[in-house]
Amino acid sequence: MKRGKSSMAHVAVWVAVVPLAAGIAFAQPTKQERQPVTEPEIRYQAGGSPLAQEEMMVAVNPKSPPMTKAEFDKARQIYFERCAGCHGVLRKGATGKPLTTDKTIASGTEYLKVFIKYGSPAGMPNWGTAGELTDAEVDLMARYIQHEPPQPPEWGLKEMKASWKVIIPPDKRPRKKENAYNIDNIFATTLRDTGEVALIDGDTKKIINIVKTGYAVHISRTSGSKRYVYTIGRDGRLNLIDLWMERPDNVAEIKIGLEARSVETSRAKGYEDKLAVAGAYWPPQYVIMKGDTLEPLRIMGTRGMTVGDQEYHPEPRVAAIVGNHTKPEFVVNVKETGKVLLVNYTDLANLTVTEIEAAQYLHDGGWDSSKRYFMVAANQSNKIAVIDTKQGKLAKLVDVDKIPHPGRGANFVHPKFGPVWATGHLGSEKIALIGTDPVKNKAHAWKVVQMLDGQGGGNLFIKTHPKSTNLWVDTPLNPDAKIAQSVAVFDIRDLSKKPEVLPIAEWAGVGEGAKRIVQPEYNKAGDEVWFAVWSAKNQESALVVVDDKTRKLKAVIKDPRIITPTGHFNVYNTTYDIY
Ligand code: DHE
Repeated sequence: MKRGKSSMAHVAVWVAVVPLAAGIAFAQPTKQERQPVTEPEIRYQAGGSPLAQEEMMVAVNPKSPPMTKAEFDKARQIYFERCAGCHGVLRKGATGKPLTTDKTIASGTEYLKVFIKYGSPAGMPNWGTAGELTDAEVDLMARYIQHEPPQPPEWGLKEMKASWKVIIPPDKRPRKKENAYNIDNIFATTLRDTGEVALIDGDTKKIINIVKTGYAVHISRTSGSKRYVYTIGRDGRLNLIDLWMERPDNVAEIKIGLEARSVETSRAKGYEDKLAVAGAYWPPQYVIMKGDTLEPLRIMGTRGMTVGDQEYHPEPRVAAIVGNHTKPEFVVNVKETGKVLLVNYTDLANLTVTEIEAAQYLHDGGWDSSKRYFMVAANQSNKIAVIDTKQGKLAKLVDVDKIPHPGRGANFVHPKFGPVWATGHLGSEKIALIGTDPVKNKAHAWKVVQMLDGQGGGNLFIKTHPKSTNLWVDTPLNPDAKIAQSVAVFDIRDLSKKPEVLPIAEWAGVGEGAKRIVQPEYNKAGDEVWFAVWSAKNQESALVVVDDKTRKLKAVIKDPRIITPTGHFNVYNTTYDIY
């Protein structure tokens, strides 16, 4: 036994596991009121967790219904594939309700089976009647969640160092740029299901290289000098790509945890390329690394008390991280505790962290146009938290609509209300415009000054550019294929006009598939917008480039290697947070 919890009722054992899975929600009152989960949200959270493959510690509770080891392993696989995204690894709840054994054992197998089979109005999917789980599997899951949740292992400095590879050390790398690419206009496109990133020359629209990265690769960010791209996979693997090489490629990699979503770099003057930071979902921690090698320097755990109830949470996942441009500081957003951490990185041995209470559950966000205020979605609270990074405190919690999901949001000058930052919503068609100028437009600051009507819910990303008069809104998770396969574009000079809807998937001319249109991203000049046309792994996908002025098709990028593209990150816009 490597490690154990033990009490009268719990005996801890380690099991070598094969993958497992599951998920549930039931109608018991919980301390924290939750809103019903929408279909787009369920689909968004339902991605499998790489933790299913990990060996885990299991505590035995004598009150739990009997299960064989084979049943337990199968249920565990199902849980991590289907349920962990909403209910959490340790089942303390997030989008879904808590499934801790104090609640599940009291409910009992028959009661739980009904929820798992038929779902609930609060948003629990009807796993049984939808044909996703058989009656036997429903019964299995109802029993499984009455057992103590198995706990995946920790991942500390020893494990990180063992996974760390410097493929090309800094002194063997180019001393100056060795290629003719216009680095400012390179796009790093996530190829989700192949675990790769496509580096695409934004000028010629040709693929520069396809670089191997982590499992179910998620996002990329760039270094302050624009030389390096950092790409994080859901399995916690972080890759460092050098854009100065004749053929840009990996120069270092590390695994910063067992499951992760975010990465960022030091952006303050004098700190360009110096540090990288990555946030893990499991173990709940963030890691500060040397920017040019990924050597892990400091690991910080996020376990602690939640906002509001101030209850201990054992797995507060690290969501978005942004680098402050004017101060040596990372802004780290912790999902379950609802706290924003301002991490001053000038002295890693004596780290100063300002902990700001915001709201649950923090997810994604971006800077306002002045880059003083960080706007982050507390998605289960239907709020945007405005963090004043100059003063190091919460400026305001702004009520918006159901499940805000800004990506990084969009900044523009509203004809009537002055500078605004915009977010769309997963749970509704609304686009909220929030005033961001407390000096010249004080009356409108930190208020929703206008709500626009987009095509529908299921929005993930929204974008504009300082040189553009367009506001682009995707809806990839809308259940209506027509809406998921098109984008809405608003004219920011006249927001009373209905948006124009562009059939991006149709323009791509690809075959059968979901063809979900994801994440508008501008080129450096701000005159083109790129979209991913995202279909399954065995189907054709593409990237579509639209002329921002005419809103007409400019190019379709197709290649057999462009498999499951999702996000794309323009080097210049990502480095300077232009959106
Ligand atoms: Fe993401 C950003 C987490 C599903 C594409 N996603 C983020 C961020 C977080 C996050 C915390 C902010 C990172 C930052 O700024 O530092 N994403 C999650 C999840 O937990 C979730 C809901 C479920 C999961 O199991 O991963 C999830 N994300 C998705 C997708 O299904 C998307 C559409 C496709 C994919 O790659 O899986 C997706 N997420 C993105 C993209 C960004 C992102 C493109 C960056 C947006 C930006 O403009 O910076």
